[in-house]
Amino acid sequence: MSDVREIINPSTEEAIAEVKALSALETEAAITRSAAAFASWRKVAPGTRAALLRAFAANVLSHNEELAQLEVRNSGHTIGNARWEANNVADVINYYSGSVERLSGRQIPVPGGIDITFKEPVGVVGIIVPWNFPMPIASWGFAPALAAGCTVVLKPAEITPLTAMRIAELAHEVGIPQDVFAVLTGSGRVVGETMVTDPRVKKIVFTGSTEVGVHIQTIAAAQVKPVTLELGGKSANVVLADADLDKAAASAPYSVFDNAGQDCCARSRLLVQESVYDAFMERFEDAVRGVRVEDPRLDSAEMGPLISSSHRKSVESFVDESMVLFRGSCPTGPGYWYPPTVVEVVDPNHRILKEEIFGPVVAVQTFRDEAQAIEMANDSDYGLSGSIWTSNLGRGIRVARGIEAGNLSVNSHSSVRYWTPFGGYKKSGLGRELGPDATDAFCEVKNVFINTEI
Ligand code: TAP
Repeated sequence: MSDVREIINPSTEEAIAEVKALSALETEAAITRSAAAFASWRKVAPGTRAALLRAFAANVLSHNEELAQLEVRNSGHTIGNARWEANNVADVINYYSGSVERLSGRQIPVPGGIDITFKEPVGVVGIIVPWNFPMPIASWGFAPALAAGCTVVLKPAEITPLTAMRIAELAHEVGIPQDVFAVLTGSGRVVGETMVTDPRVKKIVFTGSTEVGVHIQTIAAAQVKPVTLELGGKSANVVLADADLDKAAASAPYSVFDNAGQDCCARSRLLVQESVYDAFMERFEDAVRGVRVEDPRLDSAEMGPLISSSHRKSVESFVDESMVLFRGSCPTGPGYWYPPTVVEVVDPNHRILKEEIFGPVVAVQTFRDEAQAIEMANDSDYGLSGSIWTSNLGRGIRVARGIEAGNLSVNSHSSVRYWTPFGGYKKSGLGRELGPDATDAFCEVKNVFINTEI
């Protein structure tokens, strides 16, 4: 029996749709169909599979505006960001369509014969996605999985399923069979956990909180099921004294307030070298006050609302425990609005410096020198992202090499590109998505020896 879930627009608090919440039995039935579809999808000639993926990418591209508008309504993303996200999905599918014909094994010299390796698709892949970037994160999993010859069951977050559902329709329209790429709507506890538990799902790609990631890894471990985990972050934005302070301050809001701070890569700790603290903060305050928080349908909007009322309460609870230095403005409501907020915390062990806030809040600290900056940046259980601002490129690389994180940028707030690998150190995750090798995560390697002496 299916239940239904009401979908809320976080900018208006209005219900915009009702979506089925599948039961465990319905999830299992979808996995049965996916396993059956795998038998034929894996045999589709590489050229045909690549062509299907290219047609899928083109269909997504030609529906960019529709998908973007849908995301604005379902997730409160600004229209500018949502257009970029829909575009990213098309780019990612296109990129991995190119790897279908390049999936190849090796011939390795051995005595007495020939040794050949084959890359074989693992089978049904379960992809579990959070609510913060419903479109791109789904595609980072499903595009390389489909390219490798796997079938996919995709579970979007229960509160933001609309774009994933539409993207699956766009795949089916161009001839990718429904059971090769199926979106299963419903809760993590029922649909997600059934996907992780079912032995016919051969691989799980999970993006979400570290807490749920650990739970999933524990279940998967009992079956020796491989998992890719993209988890939380508590990244640092390090401003060294020799940085171009104008550029560093102008960029800093985007490194933490983008998507209202609901970004695993958010640089929610701002570390500023003591000697330039006043000069930097003056510029940073101007930049923060200038962030346009408004109706996300407007082209001028730079930040929209938070995803839900309960999430806003959680963000507020962090700020209530700290000292606000300054903040921007935001609409009063309806909608789950929260202003860009800059806080100071004296206690280095305060939870605001340790836990992921996932909102538009940044905590500022100072450091003496390069060594202390690295030490402070690493004072976290997480290790996903971060930025370094300096005019000395050698120093920038040195500090980046010192920070225990998977994705860093020097003199930029952006470090995620679909053709470069992405993932975390420490409790930020396991494995890598994106980049040229992502299809390997969806393949077993088979080694065959042929005796030529017989
Ligand atoms: P979670 O609460 O962990 O949920 C993520 C997904 O897992 C949702 O689809 C959720 O379903 C599902 N889920 C929940 N419990 C489950 C279970 N027992 N078994 C299987 N699936 C289950 O995270 P969230 O609040 O949606 O997203 C925010 C978190 O994601 C943050 O920590 C953020 O840093 C992280 N994140 C990481 C990255 C990368 S790439 N590292 C990117 C984006 C976000 P329902 O919620 O629908 O019930």
